Amino acid sequence: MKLRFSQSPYVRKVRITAIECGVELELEPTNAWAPDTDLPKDNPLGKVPALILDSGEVLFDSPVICEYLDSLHNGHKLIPHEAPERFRQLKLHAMGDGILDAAVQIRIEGAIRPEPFRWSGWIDRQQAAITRTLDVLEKEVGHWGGVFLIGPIAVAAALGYLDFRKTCDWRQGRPHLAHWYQTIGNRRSLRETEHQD
Ligand SMILES: N[C@@H](CCC(=O)N[C@@H](CS)C(=O)NCC(=O)O)C(=O)O
Repeated sequence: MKLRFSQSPYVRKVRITAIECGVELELEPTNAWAPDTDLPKDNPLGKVPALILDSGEVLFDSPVICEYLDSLHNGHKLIPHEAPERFRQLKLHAMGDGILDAAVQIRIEGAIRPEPFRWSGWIDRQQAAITRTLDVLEKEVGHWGGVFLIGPIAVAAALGYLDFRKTCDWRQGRPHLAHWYQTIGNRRSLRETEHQD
């Protein structure tokens, strides 16, 4: 199994999931943004992550890949099968990914979009979505228990990306979320997948 890989928080989430599931991934470096990238031959959407299975079939996007990885092991499932826990985890996963979507938009606006075309109102809108979602997580984090399922994995990937890109000071006014993030920080899956400059 080969993961088309780059500096991407969605890729990191998939790699964390793979380690938590005990699944080995071969990494194939890929620049999704290069004009001559061959990524669309594997993912017509032109995005990483894309997982090339041994059969040649390709899976994307990251929630689909996470679900596939979780199907490969017989241990404790990261994505529970039964309601209501399944939908709690899927919703938390969506909140983590939603923070990432907004933070990536902010990054694109500030670092990739040519200056004359930048729209500060768009950045403000994305930042407001991040702030609101973080406030919900701060209220809910006490109910997550000690297990590191797909929801907390997605949230950890999102908080790690906010730190990496210095998007905002998310710890300010959110002591419970900050404490939780500190307590999980020593997991091998998080240490081995840290973003590199
Ligand atoms: N919803 C997708 C998002 C993936 C995504 O946006 N990847 C970015 C890198 S962070 C990318 O490849 N962007 C290239 C592009 O949009 O052309 C997922 O969860 O896999």
